[in-house]
Amino acid sequence: MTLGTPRLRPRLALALAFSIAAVLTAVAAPAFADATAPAAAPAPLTYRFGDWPPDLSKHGAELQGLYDKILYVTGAVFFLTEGLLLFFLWKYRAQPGKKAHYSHGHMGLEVGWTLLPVVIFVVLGVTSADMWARMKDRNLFPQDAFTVKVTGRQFEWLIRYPGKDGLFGTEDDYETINDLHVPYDKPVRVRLTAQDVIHSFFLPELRVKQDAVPGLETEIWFEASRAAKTEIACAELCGLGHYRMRGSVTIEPLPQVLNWIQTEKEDE
Ligand SMILES: [Cu+2]
Repeated sequence: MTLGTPRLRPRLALALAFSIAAVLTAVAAPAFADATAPAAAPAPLTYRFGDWPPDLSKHGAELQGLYDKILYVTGAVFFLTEGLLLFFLWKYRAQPGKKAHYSHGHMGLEVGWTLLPVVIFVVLGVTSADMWARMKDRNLFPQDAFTVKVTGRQFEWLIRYPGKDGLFGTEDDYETINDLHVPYDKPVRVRLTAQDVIHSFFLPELRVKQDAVPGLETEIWFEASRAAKTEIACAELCGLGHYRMRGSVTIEPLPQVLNWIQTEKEDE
């Protein structure tokens, strides 16, 4: 028995196509843009709508590789299922003298299209596990990082620097709103939390996006590759003022960052 019956198969293919279209829109669509566009000159960054933001991070290229792999897989599945959908629409169209019949499905096909995604997911998972561990596992974080505390709240980012002693909760801590200064060529560690609802700390040019959850401290790290001025965006719909929840990010040499913190602290 060949693929499909008049009633069953197009509906299944349609459902599948919708799911895949949704995944594509959410995950992979931006990857259609040119990822190798030359990086913009420092401060302020500009890029055209539809382009990837310039990559200012040292881990971005590796992450992009995974994105591309996922895009190729979902893209291939998308065109395959959409193609089949159109083919079945045509092949099983109503025709005089053609009688519909009911099918209980096809065991081999069911097993096949269940196992194939399993294999794809396992391969993607196993081959990217090392990268995720380096990015997300606190035990593997660089030890000599420049550390800041970031707290999201409706609708701003509270940023706390440890000051000269490198410790939080001491006299020389300096706290600002929406003004993040970080060094480049040095790992930056962010201790992230939220005060009220879930926010998402998003630094597109640094290829960082992490939920900020009330009552939980999540840590992330990144390393910037050059000086620039960019933005923090909140990537989680967190209330009416979500759209204006953004902060500025200044990436500059470490001495300049430390100097800025000290000057701001003295001006307090
Ligand atoms: Cu928010």
